[in-house]
Amino acid sequence: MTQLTGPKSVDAIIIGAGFAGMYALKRLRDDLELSVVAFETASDVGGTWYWNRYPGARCDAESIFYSYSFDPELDQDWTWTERYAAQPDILAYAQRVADRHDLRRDIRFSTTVVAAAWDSTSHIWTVELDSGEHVTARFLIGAAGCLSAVQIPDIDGIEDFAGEVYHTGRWPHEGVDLAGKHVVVIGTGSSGVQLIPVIAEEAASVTVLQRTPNFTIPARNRDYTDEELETTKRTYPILRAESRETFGGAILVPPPGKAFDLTEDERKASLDARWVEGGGAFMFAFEDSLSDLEANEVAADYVRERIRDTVTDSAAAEQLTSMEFPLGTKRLCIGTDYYEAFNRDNVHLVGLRQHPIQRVVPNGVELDGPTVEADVIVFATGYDAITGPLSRIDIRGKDGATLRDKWQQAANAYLGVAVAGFPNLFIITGPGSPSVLTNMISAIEQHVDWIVDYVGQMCSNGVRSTVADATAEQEWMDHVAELAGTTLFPHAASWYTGANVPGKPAAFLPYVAGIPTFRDVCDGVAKDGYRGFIEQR
Ligand code: NA7
Repeated sequence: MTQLTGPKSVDAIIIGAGFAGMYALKRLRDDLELSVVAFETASDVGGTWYWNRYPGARCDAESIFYSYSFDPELDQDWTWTERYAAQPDILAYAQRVADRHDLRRDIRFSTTVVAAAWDSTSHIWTVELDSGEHVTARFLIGAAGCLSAVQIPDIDGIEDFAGEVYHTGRWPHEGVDLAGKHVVVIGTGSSGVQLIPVIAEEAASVTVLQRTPNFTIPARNRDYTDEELETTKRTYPILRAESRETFGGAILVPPPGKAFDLTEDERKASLDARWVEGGGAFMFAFEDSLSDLEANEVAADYVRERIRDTVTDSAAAEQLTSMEFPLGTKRLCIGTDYYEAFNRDNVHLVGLRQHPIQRVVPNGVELDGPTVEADVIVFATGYDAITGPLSRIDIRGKDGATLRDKWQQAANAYLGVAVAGFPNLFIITGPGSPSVLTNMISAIEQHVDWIVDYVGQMCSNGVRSTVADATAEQEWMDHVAELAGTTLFPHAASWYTGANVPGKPAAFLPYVAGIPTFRDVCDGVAKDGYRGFIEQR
């Protein structure tokens, strides 16, 4: 792997070399011809797909769309074999992109940005690395991802555990031998749902400690047929153009209408069809699944019925269907044989609401009630989402105020891209952007393209620095909240709202109106001379 000792001063520093950082590097370096360096904690590119190597890890967006659109030649060269690509395939794709565009020469791997400070006199960021080195740049690009700051709950006694402890988002590269072992899994979000059925094949036992059941829709993952692959490649330019105009950056069959504009038979037919089709498009069974509670409840009850059809143990079925939030308002899980796993003799489900965790003991997890013996504890407990990755870095803007402190009050950003008080800091898919509600790579491309246009104009027009105006930022976040209020999303305490992180301010952070609307807003801001930004020459 290339290890730069590196220049001490560049035009732009990028934090992170996942899909966002890689594309930002390519465009800033190759199109604007800026000097750029990216710092990346991992030893290679790929971000989320570098870290999430747990058994069963795969994307929940369809692979033909979950890829960059900027490289049409690669669309022809690369073949996605499965409908939902597995982690090794997506990582290999990211590595191929890095090779094709010679990105690694400007990425410093195994290097973590620990601090960054803005100097208002020189209009320069100084970035401090974990090596103790300092590098300066005019622009700082936050590309640290939305789901990279792992969240491990603070449970008494964890340091006394005699076995092995893992988090899904930091899975060892060499893999983990679970054969014959007793495994406790804490967490039943997307990661737990993907992991549990796969490790159940190998482990002596898997005890799932479930605090809140989530809704899991079957992925119906399969290999693409030769004909599908041929058609996809032949029509890729059209697919890319059309997906650009869709809400989430992927083409989906539109819903047949609002739930109660359909007859009962039509409602059932739509739900049946989506269930058979599998995947996140289940939310499109009705136009108003995410805006009308009664419509949502029809779809939610349908899923509960399918769970009861599948899980033979009625007590387990009861535990798995006791969701207390509308369908899809916590991120929908897309699984393979998840509910079926609970029919295995070696998989046990324990409800933490009935039996809260007391402490970890050397041989397992002591609950209020039983003690579950374990050789291995797997935390599938998620992330400090969206703001966590940059909040964990000591980023100081004007007047020395930290981003962490600012976001501890309110996780605000203007258009998800800029933060009042932090000049020349551009964030890719920050709070108030469509990000995690859409195909991330489409959201990333939109954001990076917009940022690169702005940086290019600043360079051409002699603008030394730009910063989001605090009023514009607040108005944007008010708008984001108002739009979220027209949906059912705020009904759930989820990582979308920060509810999974103790002390995090509660707010629904993603922008719910989709990428094309968001692009129009961003382009309108640019057209108005970057309305809402304060520039200095
Ligand atoms: P998620 O979706 O945040 O799920 C985390 C799970 O861990 C969820 O079931 C939580 O239960 C559970 N959890 C978290 N803290 C605890 C404690 N202290 N005790 C018991 N259970 C706990 O993370 P994932 O990694 O699965 O998925 C993240 C995203 O990655 C996913 O949405 C996709 O976009 C990809 P809770 O619901 O909070 O009761």
